[in-house]
Amino acid sequence: MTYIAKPKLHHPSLTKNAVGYTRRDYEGKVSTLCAGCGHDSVSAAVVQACWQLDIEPHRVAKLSGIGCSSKTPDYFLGASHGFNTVHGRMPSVLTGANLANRELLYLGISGDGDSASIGLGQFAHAMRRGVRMVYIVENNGVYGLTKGQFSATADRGSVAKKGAVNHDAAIDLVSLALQLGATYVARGFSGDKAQLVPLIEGAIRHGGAAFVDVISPCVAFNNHAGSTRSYDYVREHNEAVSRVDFIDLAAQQLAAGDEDVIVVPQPDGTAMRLRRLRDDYRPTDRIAAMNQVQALAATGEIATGLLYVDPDAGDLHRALNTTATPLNRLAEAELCPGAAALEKINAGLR
Ligand SMILES: Cc1ncc(C[n+]2csc(CCOP(=O)(O)OP(=O)(O)O)c2C)c(N)n1
Ligand code: SF4
Ligand SMILES: [Mg+2]
Repeated sequence: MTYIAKPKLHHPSLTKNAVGYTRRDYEGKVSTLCAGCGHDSVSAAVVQACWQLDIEPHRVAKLSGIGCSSKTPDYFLGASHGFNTVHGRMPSVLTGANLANRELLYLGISGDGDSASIGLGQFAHAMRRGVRMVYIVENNGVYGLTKGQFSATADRGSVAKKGAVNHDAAIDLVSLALQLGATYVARGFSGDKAQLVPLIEGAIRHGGAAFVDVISPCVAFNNHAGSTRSYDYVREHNEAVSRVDFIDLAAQQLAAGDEDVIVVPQPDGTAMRLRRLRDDYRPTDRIAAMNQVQALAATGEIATGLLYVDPDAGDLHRALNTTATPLNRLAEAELCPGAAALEKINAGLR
């Protein structure tokens, strides 16, 4: 919790987006995280992406669990809906909110402890059900809030600040999300905003379960030599496979003739332009993406960029054929159609 209020006055000449908001309108409270924490850069990237995409703040619901990462929704989108859940339970609360009202943009913010330890089951089921959301894990390899214990994403052999070595195998959330059926899977680095903002923008425009793993160093407990989540280590081992350098209706024409540019149609009718940085990059092939992530990991490199996208992604609402109207706008007669309607449903199940 922070007690430092941000001044509400804006300079009158600040640039406004198409829906009339300045970038400041997408900010939240003053961050209380450690100076230099990667998580603050992720907050800044979310602010930038929402402002650039002309999203009205009141159309966003941000949900999180517990951890330094899960505190960050307090530091962006101060005018949006928010729900800080119990540790590891963000995905089920988000799923319920999404089922009740599909008109909002759901931003799930979590940590590697929150999603890969206590919340692993919740993470898995939200991905496999195709809940339409932007699920961001701010991944630092430790439980930052509780003073730096190894999390389940810490690499085997990684050394803690006080010298202990991690002997357990790491859970790679990107590989898991791919296996579980997520339809947009990306990895970014909080130290590379130019790469991260378009990855978040792509996730926002995506029509299904979008997962963005962000390597986000913890400067207090996991930024030393021997750590595989330090700024220096990630900069040295970052292997970007793609660059999302343009997302626009006109992308199709702009890409013509450039064989390193892959155009992926989006569910909202727009197109995403991806620049291939490796010859073996095939972003719409799930198995190729899984192989590439694993092959790079085996050589000690961290695959970043948009790793996989399904241009025909569906979501939970489509699968369940739910009503398009948010439940709070349905009248009592529609919500409780009576005994005869129930009897008809029961008869159909016999
Ligand atoms: C049920 C429950 N168990 C344990 C805790 C203690 N706890 C708080 S945050 C946290 C881990 C946070 O790690 P992570 O999600 O990686 O966030 P970070 O602080 O690293 O951003 C733990 C174990 C808790 N709050 N609730
Ligand atoms: S303890 Fe680590 S994760 Fe938490 S705010 Fe400080 S640097 Fe960030
Ligand atoms: Mg963590």
